[in-house]
Amino acid sequence: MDNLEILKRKCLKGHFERLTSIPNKEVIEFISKYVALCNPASVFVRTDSEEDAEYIRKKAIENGEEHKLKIEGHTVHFDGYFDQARDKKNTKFLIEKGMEFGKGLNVLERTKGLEEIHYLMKDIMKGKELFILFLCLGPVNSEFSLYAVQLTDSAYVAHSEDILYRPAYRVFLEKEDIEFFKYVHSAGELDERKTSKNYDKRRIYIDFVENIVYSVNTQYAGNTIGLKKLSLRLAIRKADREGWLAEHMFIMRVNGKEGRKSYFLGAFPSMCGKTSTCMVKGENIVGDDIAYLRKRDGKVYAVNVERGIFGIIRDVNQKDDPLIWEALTSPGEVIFSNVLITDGTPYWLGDGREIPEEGINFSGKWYKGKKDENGREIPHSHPNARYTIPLKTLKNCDPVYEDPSGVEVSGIIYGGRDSDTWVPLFESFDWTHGVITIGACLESETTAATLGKEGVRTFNLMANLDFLSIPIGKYIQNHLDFSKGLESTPKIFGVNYFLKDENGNYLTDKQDKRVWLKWMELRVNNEVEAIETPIGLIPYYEDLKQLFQNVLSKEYTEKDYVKQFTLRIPQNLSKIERITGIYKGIEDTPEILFEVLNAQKERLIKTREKFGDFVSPFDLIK
Ligand code: SPV
Ligand code: MN
Repeated sequence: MDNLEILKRKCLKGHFERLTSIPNKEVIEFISKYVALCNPASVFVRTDSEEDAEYIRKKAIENGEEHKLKIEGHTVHFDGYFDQARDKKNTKFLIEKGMEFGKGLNVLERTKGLEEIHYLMKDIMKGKELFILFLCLGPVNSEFSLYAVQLTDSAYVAHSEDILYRPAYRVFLEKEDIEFFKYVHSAGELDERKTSKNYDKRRIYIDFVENIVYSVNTQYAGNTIGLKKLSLRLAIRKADREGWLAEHMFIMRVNGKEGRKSYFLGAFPSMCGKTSTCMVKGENIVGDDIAYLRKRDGKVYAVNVERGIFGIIRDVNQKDDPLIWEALTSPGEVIFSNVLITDGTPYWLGDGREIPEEGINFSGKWYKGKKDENGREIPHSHPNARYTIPLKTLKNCDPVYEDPSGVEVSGIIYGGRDSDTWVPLFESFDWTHGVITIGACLESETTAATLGKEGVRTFNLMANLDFLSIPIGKYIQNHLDFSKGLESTPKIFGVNYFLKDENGNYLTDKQDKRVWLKWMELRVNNEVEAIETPIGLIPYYEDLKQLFQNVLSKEYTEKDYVKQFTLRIPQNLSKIERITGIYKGIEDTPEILFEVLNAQKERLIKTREKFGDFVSPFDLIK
């Protein structure tokens, strides 16, 4: 029997016709090939209808991948105990001779990789229903739109994609020559908890020749949801060819005086305050994870690739995050993952509530004091536990996220988890200085968002290193070149929410980021001056004092300011040393990167000669 015939037999009634109505024959060829290989029991083809969305929601409950919770519309999903984060080790690019990748990327010879993955996929969907989704990255029918077809045997993955991305079946019906990304996912064999059993055979392989990503024996969304981090890797390569940027960035609106709206992008490694920044009170969220940037008429425009949020739930509490708290505690569509469930209510780390004595969590039945096989206590909720919600659930969501032309970008913010080097807030001298000394120098202490040890300082340029699919030097050069032809470049800022004093106490409060955002808003609108330092421009005390008063009704003392904004020269010099060392090992690093870092080093040394190792911002006022 040929592949098409197999597909026809497996499709639910009328669903084969849903596929044959698509004019681009590549679609059905791709689908029938993987249906024949993976051998699902049945095939469901999602159109853009609400009825089909509801079918998927119901299936996730029926097959036990999600469970209903007390509040209407809320469900919980558990990933396997060892499947709680992105698996960097087993995420590989399949490469052929002549493909440029540079060092440091996790690659595998293509024929070998395809052979292995096709072997693992043989009959992997046996007994399950396969869901086929037609989706769009970015708003539909815009210059930013990229289209995608997702195959998955997980109703949870399909449900998550429905929340996170725009349906685009009708676009596939209309466009004959549609170019699209392809994703094939299988959770593989499931255990009695409906979690992937064969996690030792977890593989995520990315093939640029056919723009297909394969993901097997895993359920964690960062490994399985094609349109999230898997597509970011494909998009970075496409953007490189076409002269735009695909970034790991939020988009937000910061509100100024008299209704002034300024849009900012922000790149932070996972778990470093990215989502909480774009959701702060008083401002408006456009997107929290992935942005595409394009130039038009001398300006930079960006869209949110998604229409939902797959956010970290840890530390979300009523006081600090009132908006998301409300979304997570009111009726509406929410998938909680890897939290603790007691009496139909989800609990998580840092939620500000008393921890129940027992419940169900990512380890199965949980009770206080439960230990893993190494004798380590199992927390009641996983540190990387998440929620998945539609963006529009948030009261401060800016409806512009659906605008096909995107938002005009005024500023770009980079931040990492840095206990001892960067000041809490600063601005680069110009685009090149910002790309190099802030974006390309970004480091962060590792977190639970990826498998492996936590708390290790790691280099993570533009917070995008995990997803980079082109050589590092080329990626930096693309950022530098992006300013060409712009009327004025967006301003580039660095922030650090994790700076500590010598006793290990945090020097800033969670809410202070609201003040930093307002200062940046004033800067992009040329309304405040700044102090020039060797690393860039920092705020004047008086401006922050006033902003703290206006935004947080908080007294901001000179003492706090000095502690926070003291320039730590030895740490900044070591950072330059470390980063220069890294780039020396990267063969295609643009020469200008070393020049700019060297100039910064010299400025720091000069300043140290005059003022010593630790320099109060007041000393730097000219
Ligand atoms: C991140 O870790 O950066 C996330 C979640 O946004 S994941 O989908 O795992 O990438
Ligand atoms: Mn992310």
